[in-house]
Amino acid sequence: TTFLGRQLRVLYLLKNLSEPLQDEDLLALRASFNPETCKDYFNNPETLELFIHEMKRGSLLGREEIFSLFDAKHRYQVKLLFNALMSAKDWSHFMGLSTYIRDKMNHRQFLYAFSTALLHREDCRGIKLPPAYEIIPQMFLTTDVVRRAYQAQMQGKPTLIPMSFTGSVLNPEQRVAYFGEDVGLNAHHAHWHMDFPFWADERKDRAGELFFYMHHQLLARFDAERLSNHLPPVEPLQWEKPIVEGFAPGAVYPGGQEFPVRPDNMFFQNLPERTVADMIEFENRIRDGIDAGMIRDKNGVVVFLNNTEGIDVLGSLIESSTSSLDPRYFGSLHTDAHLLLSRVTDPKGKYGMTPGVMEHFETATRDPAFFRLHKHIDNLFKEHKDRLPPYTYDDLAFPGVRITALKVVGESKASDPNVLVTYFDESYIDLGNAVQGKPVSIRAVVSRLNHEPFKLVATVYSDKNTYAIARVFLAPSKSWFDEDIQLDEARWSMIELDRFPVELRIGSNLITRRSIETSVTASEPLSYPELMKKAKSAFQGESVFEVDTLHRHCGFPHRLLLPQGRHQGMDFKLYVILTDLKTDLHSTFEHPYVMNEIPALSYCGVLDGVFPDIRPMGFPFDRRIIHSNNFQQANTKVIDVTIKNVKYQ
Ligand code: CUO
Repeated sequence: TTFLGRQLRVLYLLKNLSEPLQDEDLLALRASFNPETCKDYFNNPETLELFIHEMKRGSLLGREEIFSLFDAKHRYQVKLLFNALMSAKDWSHFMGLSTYIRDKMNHRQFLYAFSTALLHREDCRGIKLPPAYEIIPQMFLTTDVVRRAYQAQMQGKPTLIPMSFTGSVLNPEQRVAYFGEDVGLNAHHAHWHMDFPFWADERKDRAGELFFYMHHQLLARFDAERLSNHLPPVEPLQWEKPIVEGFAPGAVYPGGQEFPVRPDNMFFQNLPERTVADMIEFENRIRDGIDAGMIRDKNGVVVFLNNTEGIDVLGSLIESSTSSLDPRYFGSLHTDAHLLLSRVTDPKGKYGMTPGVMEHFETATRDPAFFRLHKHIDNLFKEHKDRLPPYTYDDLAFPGVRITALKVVGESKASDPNVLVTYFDESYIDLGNAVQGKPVSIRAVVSRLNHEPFKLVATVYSDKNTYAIARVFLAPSKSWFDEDIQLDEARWSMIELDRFPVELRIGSNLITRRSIETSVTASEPLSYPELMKKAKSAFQGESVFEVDTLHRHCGFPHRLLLPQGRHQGMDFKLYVILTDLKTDLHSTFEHPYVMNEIPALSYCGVLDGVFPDIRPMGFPFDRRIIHSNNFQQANTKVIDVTIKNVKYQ
């Protein structure tokens, strides 16, 4: 099949997952697929056999049951199917197995294994998945919207359903619900965890460090949104203290079961498989390791932490403890913490309650406790980073390179320099897959944060022809108490806005970089119907479908690039640091522009090979800053910018 044929088949495969497969080509492919006779077409026939065995003895998760990646048995099945799908030697056996199994297993479990394999298979590069929130919309919407979508379907009327955020004005947390409940943010988070599965046998380059960094950035951003809304920074959870904020997700699973509500001030509870005391013990062992600057892996081999690779080890250890470390000794702190939170209202399963939002990557950030939990974990990483020596003057220098002027300007004509504008506007979500039956256009409309495009303009003097990496960060200038934030404190709140290579010629250089080009975000995806229409018309030769083999599904939503700011303007500091590309670019790359070619590099890393930037993630703000004048070098510049929120546009 041609690329377009593949693209279309994937779209048809994922259509109405809760209903039987309908596309004729896929049905034909299914009819020709026999798992007993096609083993030679799989590099790893054992996983295929094991999976088919599970299926035949009826131990696969039921279609109506709730799939959770945090459940060891569900995960085991996912892993078998993922490994089998990955080992298919060609496209037709990959799709053959997918069609064969699609209607025989839990559809969310199928979707997870299939999408994760698709993101990792060479022959699927460039294939676009529809937005996660349109494949199974229920996992991203509120009950109210789902109910109205059913009504609209019964009446057979095209409908537009307004969706609001959960909670009421009585809950201060509701002021930032637009961020945690943003469908794009949830889709990003889900894709990130599909690109870096914690359960996979192979870890990608710097996966542990990226686990730290992506979540660290989510926290910095969440705190900036909170400050924009006059809320103090999020407080870390503690194992023995109450979980102050409750959460009522107001959401239902695709099977109609409600997500549980957590009242305010609940304490963590022991689960049959993991107690609170275990968590404290595991965490203490990790803290001891951080303190000592070393841990022992499961073979007793010492792994030193106080070096640039330490954060990667620690990230993997805390995320889920990969098998080469010692999961029996260190536990799986982060994955178990998700479970403890998710099951806090029915820890023993006495009432048969469903798992909470914390148990699914596509729903977790809706819960304010998500950010509190991750703040707790982020503080462990900070303890480690604070033990590393601060960067010296020479570490930060780039002799002969001087930023002589810097500003940001909005792209609209009337923009004032160094004033950036955010606003809320409407975004549409197609609900076709939330309902069954005859197709009618049913969409939800939700108000989402957005910003005016802007560009960064810098004048840089260089005494040689060379290349630099520009690192751009943004942090609030004033604390919640309206006091100036010192650099050593602000560093941990830095939001990475962009990271890109620049060519410098002897003399003065004008550098312009547009916000849309940023290495942090992914652009808005096409909706499912639009994508389908495009792929179809291109397939029939009526139009062109841009095949972008570098396309990534992972990427912070572009709309949320800037924090909201305030109506009257909120002060931020914007930093640009130019470092030497010659020393910073990984030696496997010769091409200076490689960083420009990997979309959403900053938080999503690379799918294969090595991460091009050898500096630690978050450099140079990842370590303590004792002498802030080390940062006042010619290759560094900081300016004051104001972010104004104009509410609606
Ligand atoms: Cu992304 Cu806890 O790791 O949700």
